[in-house]
Amino acid sequence: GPTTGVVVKPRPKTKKPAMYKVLMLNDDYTPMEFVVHVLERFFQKNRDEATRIMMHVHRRGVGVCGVYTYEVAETKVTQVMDLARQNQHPLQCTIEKE
Ligand code: NFA
Repeated sequence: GPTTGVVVKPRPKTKKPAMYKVLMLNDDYTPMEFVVHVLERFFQKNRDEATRIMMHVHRRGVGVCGVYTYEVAETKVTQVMDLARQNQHPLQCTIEKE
């Protein structure tokens, strides 16, 4: 008949954003209580979970604070490093693609 149309192939349209781990590194100087505070304030961890992550980093050298989209992960790293610097602690965070 007269009807024409563009043939489209049904395809799953949405794709998940790339996700990034925020990693925290151990050092010899940052107080344990400051690290716990950072995990509560910026990563929404309760006291027990924050303490567990802090002790993991302390013993193993590195640990995951959380997993976020790139922009959120970058913002967390900046916030942590700014607060650490303000308090003269050498605490370091970094990002790793999942
Ligand atoms: N290792 C630090 C200390 O003994 C504590 C710490 C834990 C630092 C996790 C950085 C990350 N005071």
